[in-house]
Amino acid sequence: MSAIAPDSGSPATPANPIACDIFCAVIDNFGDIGVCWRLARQLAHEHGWEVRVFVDDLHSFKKLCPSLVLEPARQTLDGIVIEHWREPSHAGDTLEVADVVIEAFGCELPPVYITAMAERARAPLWFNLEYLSAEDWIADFHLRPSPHPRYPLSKIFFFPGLGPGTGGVLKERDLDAARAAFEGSLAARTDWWRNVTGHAPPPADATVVSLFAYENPAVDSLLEQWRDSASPIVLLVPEGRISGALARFFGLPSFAAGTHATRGNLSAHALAFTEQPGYDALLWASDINFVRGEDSFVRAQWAAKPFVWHIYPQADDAHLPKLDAALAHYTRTLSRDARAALGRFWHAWNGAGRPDWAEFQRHYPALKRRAAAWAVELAQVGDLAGNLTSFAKTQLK
Ligand code: TRH
Repeated sequence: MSAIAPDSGSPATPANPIACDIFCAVIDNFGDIGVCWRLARQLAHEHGWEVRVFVDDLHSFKKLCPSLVLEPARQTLDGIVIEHWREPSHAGDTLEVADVVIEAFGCELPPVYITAMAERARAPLWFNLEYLSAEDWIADFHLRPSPHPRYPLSKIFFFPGLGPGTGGVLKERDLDAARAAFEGSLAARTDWWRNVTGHAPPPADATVVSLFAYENPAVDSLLEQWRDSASPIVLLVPEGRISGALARFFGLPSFAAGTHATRGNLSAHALAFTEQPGYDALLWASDINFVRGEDSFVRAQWAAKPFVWHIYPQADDAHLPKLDAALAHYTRTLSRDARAALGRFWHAWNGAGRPDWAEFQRHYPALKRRAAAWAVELAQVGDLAGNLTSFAKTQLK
C-alpha cells in the first residue's frame, strides 16, 4: 500500500490521507462482507481515506462484487486494496499498520498485527465495529474504549444503531439522488424490468414484492395468499436460501435465476444475485421489500418503502428483543392498529403465527407514509461512515 508510513504521527491531509485497515471474517451469508465493502467504499470515495480490506472469503465477496478476482493474495478494486486474509495470523505480505484499524464484528485481529500496532510510534485508532442493533442500551456503550489486557492499546466499540447517540447506519451521499433518478425516470424503470426480469414492467394495479429471506416456514402460507389475492402480485426473488420453497410451490425442480412462474394472481421471477448497487434498484422497483440480516435491512429503510424484516436468528431467541426494538423505532408514529398489524406480520415472518397479507395490505397506505417519514428520521442519526470519520478526526489530531 503506497502512502502508509508505519510510524506516521502527522495529521492526515489530502496528500497524506488517513490509512485504514478493515478486517472482515465472513461467518456466513453476505452481511459481513456486505457491510465492510460498503464502508470501505465510502471511506475511500467520500472521505479520501486510503483503505485496505482483509477478508477471508473471496467467494462470498465475489457474489456482491463480481469484478473481484479469486486467485491473487492482493488486488486493488475501486481504489481499495483487498487482501485475501488466508489464515488467522496472516496480515498481508508486508506488515504495515494503518492509522485506523477496524475489526469488524469482533473478528480476531492477527496477533502479529496487534503486536505491530503496539510497537507503532503512534498507536492506531482501533475500532471494534459491532453488529447493528436498534436496542436503546447500545447508545450507552457506543464509543466506549476497552483497554487491551497486555498492550498499551485501547479498542473502541462502535455501535451502529437506529437511534440518537449511536453510530447510525451506512448511507452513501448520493443514495437519495440515485433513488430519485430511478423513481423519476420511466425509461430507467422500464430498462430495469427488461434487463433484470426479461419482462415489461407490471401493470399499475400490481403489487411488486421483493423477497430476500432465509428459509422460512411462513412463506408457504404467504404464497397461497398471494396466489388467491384479488389484485396481481409480482414477486421478485433473488436466487438464494428461500428459492427451494418457491420451487416447491410452483412444482418446479428449482427456482434458479431466469425462471418465471405463475399461479393464480401470483407471478414470480427468479433473479440472479446482483452486485450491491443492483440490489438497491430492486428495492426501489418494488412496493414492499422482504429483507434479512443487517445490510439489506438498512437498504430497505433507505428505499423508503414498507418492508418486512427476517432477522438473523440467534440461539435462545436472543434476536427477538432486537426485532421488537427495531419495530418500536419504525412504527413509532403509526396508529395503534397499523403498529399492531405490522408487529404481528413481522413476528409471523420470524416464526410466531401466520402472516396476514390482507391485514398488511389494508394498512399499506399508512405504512408507505411511515416508511418515507422514517427514512428522514433515520438520516438525522447521521451516516455511519461520516460518524466514524468525524470521531476519528478528533482522535487523530
Ligand atoms: O446475507 P445476510 O443474511 O447476511 C448476514 C450474515 O448472516 C451475517 O453473518 C450476519 O452477521 C448478518 O446477516 C446479520 O443479509 P444482509 O446483511 O442483508 O447481507 C446481504 C448483502 O448482499 C447485502 O449487502 C446486500 C447484498 N446483495 C447483493 O449485493 N445482491 C443481491 O442480489 C442481494 C439479494 C443482496
